[in-house]
Amino acid sequence: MPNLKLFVAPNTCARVPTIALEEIGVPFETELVRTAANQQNSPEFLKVNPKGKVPTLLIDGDPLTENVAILTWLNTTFPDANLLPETNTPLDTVKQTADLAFFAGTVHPTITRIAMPIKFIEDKALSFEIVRPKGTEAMMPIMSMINKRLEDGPWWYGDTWSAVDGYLYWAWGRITGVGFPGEDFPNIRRHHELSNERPAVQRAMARETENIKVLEAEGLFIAPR
Ligand SMILES: N[C@@H](CCC(=O)N[C@@H](CS)C(=O)NCC(=O)O)C(=O)O
Repeated sequence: MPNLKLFVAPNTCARVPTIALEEIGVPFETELVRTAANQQNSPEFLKVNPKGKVPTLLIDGDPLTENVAILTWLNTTFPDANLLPETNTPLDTVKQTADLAFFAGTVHPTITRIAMPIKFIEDKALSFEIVRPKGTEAMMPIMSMINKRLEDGPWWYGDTWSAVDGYLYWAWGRITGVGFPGEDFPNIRRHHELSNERPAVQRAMARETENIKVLEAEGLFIAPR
């Protein structure tokens, strides 16, 4: 069994592999990265991940970055957990990579425009006035497509939960947490409610709550807004 340590920060996409690890049920440790103190760009952290990002998974001390890679590695290392449905052809396997890459490469950057508009324009007021609405507009067709996909079953792949659902869970929570209007997406709302019932999701969220408490005690928690 490899020794696993996941670098995380509350409300970030590190929630996705946290959920996956909880679904697997393997022992792992999380290490809090204090983004409000820019710890992700500290010399110590940059030695672990020169990109200065969470999640980063240390596997027996060896860092693996990028959600797509981390989830793929977890799926192949712990096949019994069925993080992704079994495939019969290399093409079907790569299509699953495409699903993960869609969340990492299309959904996530659009989330950033909505949830962290200040990253795109220095003026805070203008970032909320201009960047967030543009991000929201760009997110609408993306969420419409996802909502339609969920017509066939509660989860991305139909009847069976997968790591892609963990990605959607984070994405939806992150944008609705800062006011993205969810009314027109009933299937995604149902997906979120069902996800909240999963013990692994609850354990992942409990880990985040503990980390939020630590940050609050240090005056380093920035609530989403
Ligand atoms: N492509 C990376 C993106 C990772 C990423 O952007 N993480 C954000 C949190 S959601 C982060 O670490 N932000 C800190 C920063 O940009 O300073 C992945 O999919 O894992």
